[in-house]
Amino acid sequence: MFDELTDKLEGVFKKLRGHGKLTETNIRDAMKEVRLALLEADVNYRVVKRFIKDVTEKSLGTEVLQSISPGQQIVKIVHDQLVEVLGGEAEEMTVAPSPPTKIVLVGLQGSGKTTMCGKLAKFYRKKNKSPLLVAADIYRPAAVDQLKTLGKNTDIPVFHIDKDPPKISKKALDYAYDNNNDVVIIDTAGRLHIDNTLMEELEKIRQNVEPHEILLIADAMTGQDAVNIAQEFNKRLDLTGVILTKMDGDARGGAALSIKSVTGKPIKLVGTGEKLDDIEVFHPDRMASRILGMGDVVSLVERAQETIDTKEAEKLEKKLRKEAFTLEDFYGQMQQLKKMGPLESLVSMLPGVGGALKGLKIDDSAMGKVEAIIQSMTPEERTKPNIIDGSRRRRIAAGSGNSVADVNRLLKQFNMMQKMIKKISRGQMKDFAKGLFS
Ligand SMILES: Nc1nc2c(ncn2[C@@H]2O[C@H](COP(=O)(O)OP(=O)(O)OP(=O)(O)O)[C@@H](O)[C@H]2O)c(=O)[nH]1
Ligand SMILES: [Mg+2]
Repeated sequence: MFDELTDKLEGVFKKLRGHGKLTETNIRDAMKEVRLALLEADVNYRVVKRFIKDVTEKSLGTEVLQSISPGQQIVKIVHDQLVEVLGGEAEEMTVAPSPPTKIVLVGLQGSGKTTMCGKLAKFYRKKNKSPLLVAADIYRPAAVDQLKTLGKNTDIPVFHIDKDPPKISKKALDYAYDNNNDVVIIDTAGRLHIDNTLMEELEKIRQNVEPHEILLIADAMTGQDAVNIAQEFNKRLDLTGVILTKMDGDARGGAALSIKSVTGKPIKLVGTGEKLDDIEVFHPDRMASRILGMGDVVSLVERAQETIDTKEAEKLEKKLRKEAFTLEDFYGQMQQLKKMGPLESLVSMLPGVGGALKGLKIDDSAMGKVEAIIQSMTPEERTKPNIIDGSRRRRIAAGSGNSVADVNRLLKQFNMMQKMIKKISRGQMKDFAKGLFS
C-alpha cells in the first residue's frame, strides 16, 4: 500500500533531517519535492496545491525554524496535514436507530462490489449482527450465483427473486423484517461507464430502500478516475461515503488522498485483498502514519487481538515466566501468527520496517520449512531439544524433506530465543533493549 509515495517522502525527510538547522530555502526545496511526489502519486492537483501551501506556511513558522529538530517538526506538520486531507476523524458506518441498517453498494464494473458485499456481511457478523445479502444485479449472467456462492461459503443468507432490481430491493426489506436480519446489504449491477439507465435504476433503488448508507465502491488503483467517478455518482445519488478497494495493489495513493477533498464524502472502509477478511475501517491518522513509513501499530495490535486466542497467550506467559518455553510452544506461536495474515502485510505495519525491508521479499515458505521440521520431531524432542543428537537430526531432516543444516539452524535459533526469553523474564529487559537499539 502506498509504497512508491512512502519511499519518495522518506527520501525528502531524510535529507531535511540531515541539515540540522533549517533555512527557508531548505524548506521550500523540500516542499517542491513533496509536491512532485504527490503529483506522481496521482493526487488531484488542487489538493496538492492546498496541501503544499498549508504545510509550507506552518513549516516557516518561527517555532519550527528555531526548534532543535526542525526536520522532525516538519514531518509532524506533514503528518497532520495528511490526516486532514484523508478526512480527519474516522467516519463510522451508520447504524439504524431501528433495524435493519440498509446499505446499498454501487459502482462501475469490476470495482469489487460483490466481493465487498461478502466482506461487509462477514464484518457485521463479527459484530454479532445478522446480515442479509441481496442480489440486485440481474444483468451479468453469473452475478447472482457469485453472491450465492459467497453466501454459502460464509453461511450468510442471500435474497433473490425474479424481479427488477428496485423491486428485489424492496421485497428484500420485507424478508429482513420477517427474518430478523438487522443489516441488509444490497449488491447492484455495474456498468462499463456511467450511463443514464444505470443511474435511473439506482435512483429507484434508493427511493424504494431509503438506505442508511449508499456507498460507492471504487478501485483505488485507478487513481484520479476513481475520484471522477465518485464525483459523478455523488451528483446523482448523494452518496454517504466511499469504499476504496484493491488498496493492496495501490502503490501511489492518489485516490485515497483526493476523494474527501474533491467530493466532500468520507472514505469509510477499504478493501485490501481478495479474501473476505481483507477489509479495514479507514482511519485517516493511521493511514497517514503508514504513508510516512511510520507504521500502524494500532491496527497491528487490533488484528492480533482479533485472531490471537487470549487463553493461549496467558498460558504462554506463564511458561515464559517459568522459563519453560519449548519448540511445541514455538510451533503454536507460528500458527497464531499465520492466522493474522501474510507476513508481508504484518511487517508493513511496523514502524520503520517497511523501508528497511524494501526489495526483500518476505518468504512465508521459510515459515513452512520451520513448521515441517518441528512436525517431524517427536513430542519428547519438542519439549527437550537438547536430546536431539546427530542421528536424530538426520532423521528429522529426512522426514521433513530438509537438509541437516536447516535443522541445525532452527535448533540454534531456538536456543538463542530461549536465552533471550530467559533474560527478559529475569527482568533484564533493559540490557536487551539496549542491545536492540544500540
Ligand atoms: N487485490 C484485490 N482484489 C480485489 C479486491 N476487491 C475485489 N477484488 C477482485 O476484483 C475482481 C472484481 O470483483 P467483484 O466483486 O466481482 O466486482 P464487481 O464490482 O461486483 O463487478 P461487477 O459485478 O461485474 O460489476 C475480483 O477478481 C475480485 O477478487 C481487493 O480489495 N483487492
Ligand atoms: Mg458484482
